[in-house]
Amino acid sequence: MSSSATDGAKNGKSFDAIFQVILRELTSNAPDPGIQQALDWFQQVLEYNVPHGKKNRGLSVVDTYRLLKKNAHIPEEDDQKAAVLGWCVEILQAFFLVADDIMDQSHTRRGQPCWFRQRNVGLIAINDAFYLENAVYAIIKTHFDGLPSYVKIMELFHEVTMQTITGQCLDMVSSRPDEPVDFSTFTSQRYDSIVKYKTAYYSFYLPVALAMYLAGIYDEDSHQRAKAILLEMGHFFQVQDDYLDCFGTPEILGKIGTDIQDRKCGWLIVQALLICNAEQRERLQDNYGIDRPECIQRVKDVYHELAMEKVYKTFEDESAIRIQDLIGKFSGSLPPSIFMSFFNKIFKRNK
Ligand code: GPP
Ligand code: MG
Ligand code: MG
Ligand code: MG
Repeated sequence: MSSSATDGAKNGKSFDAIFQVILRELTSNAPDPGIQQALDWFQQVLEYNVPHGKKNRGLSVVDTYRLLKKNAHIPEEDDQKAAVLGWCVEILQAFFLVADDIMDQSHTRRGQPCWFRQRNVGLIAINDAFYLENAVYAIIKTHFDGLPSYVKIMELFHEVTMQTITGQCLDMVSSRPDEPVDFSTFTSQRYDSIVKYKTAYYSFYLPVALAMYLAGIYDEDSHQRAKAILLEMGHFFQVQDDYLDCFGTPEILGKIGTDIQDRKCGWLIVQALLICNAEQRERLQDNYGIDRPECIQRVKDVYHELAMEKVYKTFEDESAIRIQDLIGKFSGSLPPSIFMSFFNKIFKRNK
C-alpha cells in the first residue's frame, strides 16, 4: 500500500472514531432525566442518517486542513478539530437530506428507506431535521467556544444554511404541481441559481472555508478565490446528480430518481428543451411531471432520442478542463492541491 493510501485508511478510521465521540456527547448524560427518551430517539436519528454516505464533504475538511498545513506538524488536537467540523458538515447534510426526501417524496437514500418512510417515524422526521440542524451548533459550542475561530465558524454555518434554504425554495417553487407544467420558466439562468444556492455553497465552499478558518486563513481575497472555484465545482456536482437521477444505477447510487415525476427544473430537461424539435417538446410537455411509469418512460424516450448521455459526457469533459484551468489560474496563495483533491473525489462518479 502506498503511504498516501495508508494515510487515507488511517484518516478514515480516525474520522469515524470522532463520530462516536460526537454521538456520545450529544446523546448521553441528559442534564434532566426527563428528556432521556428524546436523547435516545435522537441517537437513532444520528445513527441512521449521518454516517452511511460517501462522506466527501466531511473528509474534505480534514484533507483540506492537512494540505493547508503542508508539512508542518499538526497536533493531534487540531486534527481532531478538523474531524469535528467535518462531522458538523455531515450532520448539516443529514438535516438537508431528511427534509429534502420528504419534499421530493423520495423512497430510498444511501441504500436504505428514507428516514420519514421508516415505520414509527413519518412526520416526526420534520422535528428530527430541526434536531440535526441544531446539533451542529451544540457541537461547535462544545469544541470551539472561546477560540478565535468560533464566531466565524458559527456565522458561516448560518450563512450557508440560509443560502441552501433559499436554493431549495427556488427548486421547490420551480416545480409546483400546477397544470400544465410551464417550460418557459425552465431556463439555464434559473437552473444556475437553483444549483448554486441549493448545493454548491454547502457542499463545496463550506468544507474548504471551515478548513481555512481552522488554519488561520481569514483574508477576503483567499475566501473569494476559493468560493469562485468551489461554486464552479458545486455546479458540476449537481449536474452529475441530475444526470444520475435518470441515468444512474439505483443500486449503486443508493437512491431512486424522482426528478421527472417531481417536474424538477433539472439539468436534463433544461438541456433537452434547448435542442428538441417541436414534436419532442410536445411529448415532454404531455408527460413531464406526471407520476405514472408510462409518462416517465416517454420522457426518457425523448432523452434517448436526443442522445442526452452523449450531451452529458461532452459537458463532463469540458467542465473538467474548465475547472482545472480555473484552479490553475485562480488559486492565488492557496495550494491548488486543495481544489484538485476535492475535484478528484467527484469526477466521473457513479454514486
Ligand atoms: C440536492 O437536491 C439539494 C439538497 C439536498 C439541499 C436540500 C435543502 C434543504 C434546505 C432541505 P436533490 O433533491 O437533487 O438531492 P437528491 O438527489 O440527493 O435527493
Ligand atoms: Mg430536492
Ligand atoms: Mg431530493
Ligand atoms: Mg437529485
